[in-house]
Amino acid sequence: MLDRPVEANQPARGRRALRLGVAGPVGTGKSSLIALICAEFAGELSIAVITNDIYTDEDARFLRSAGVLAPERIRAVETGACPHTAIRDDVSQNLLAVEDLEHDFDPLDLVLVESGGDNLTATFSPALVDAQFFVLDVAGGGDVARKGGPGIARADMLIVNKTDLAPYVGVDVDQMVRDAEAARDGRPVLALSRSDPRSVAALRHWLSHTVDHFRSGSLHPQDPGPMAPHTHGDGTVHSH
Ligand SMILES: Nc1nc2c(ncn2[C@@H]2O[C@H](COP(=O)(O)OP(=O)(O)O)[C@@H](O)[C@H]2O)c(=O)[nH]1
Ligand SMILES: [Mg+2]
Repeated sequence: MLDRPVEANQPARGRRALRLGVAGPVGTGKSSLIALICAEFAGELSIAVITNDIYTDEDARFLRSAGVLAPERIRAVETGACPHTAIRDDVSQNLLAVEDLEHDFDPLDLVLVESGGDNLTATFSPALVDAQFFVLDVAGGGDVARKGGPGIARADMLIVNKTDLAPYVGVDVDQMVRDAEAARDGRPVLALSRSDPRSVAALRHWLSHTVDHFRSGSLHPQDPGPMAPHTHGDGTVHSH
């Protein structure tokens, strides 16, 4: 139970950090992407991170051990239930964690929130984040971008990750990107590998631009839309 009210997500006024959500299935490289962003923007942006795990703080420990950010700037929210609920239905735990970080490390430029790693359908509420990534990887199969869903179709940026693995898993990256673009109605798609400097430069460019956009007060959070109705382990059907 929360012991204090949460502040509603205010329109950008430049007085708080840009809040950027990172969603996508388990293992697609969300924590690694966050580590990459921290390393790339070290000395340039003041950053903090929130991870969401169901029962553990595994992702937070991974990021602390990566040594890309002071350990106290990385906090774990243990969602205790289906991870999508904490980024979509009742975001209060995460919002309090964001506000605590903004308070403790004032002024922060960027707070990254990693989702618990759900299926293809989880998205962040615009009440929690100003912008969001949805991360797929080539090892998940070349056809995954065609499967659609709100994150693939409408996240602010879709990342097709680990392109360095494409030759080993028989995936045509260009085709996967074309499929993703077709599903996204002009929204951006980035083919990324942490070992490909050109793709990392493109990531930097997008994020720098988005920080500027946020600071100017003209970034308005877009809602990718709710998850599709789905069945939980007890057989009940949920719509979010
Ligand atoms: N080959 C390759 N592996 C990557 C890349 N990014 C992440 N990985 C690996 O993918 C695995 C899952 O990454 P992780 O960040 O934990 O995924 P998460 O579950 O989405 O947070 C780890 O073994 C990473 O080292 C990449 O660009 N290329
Ligand atoms: Mg992770």
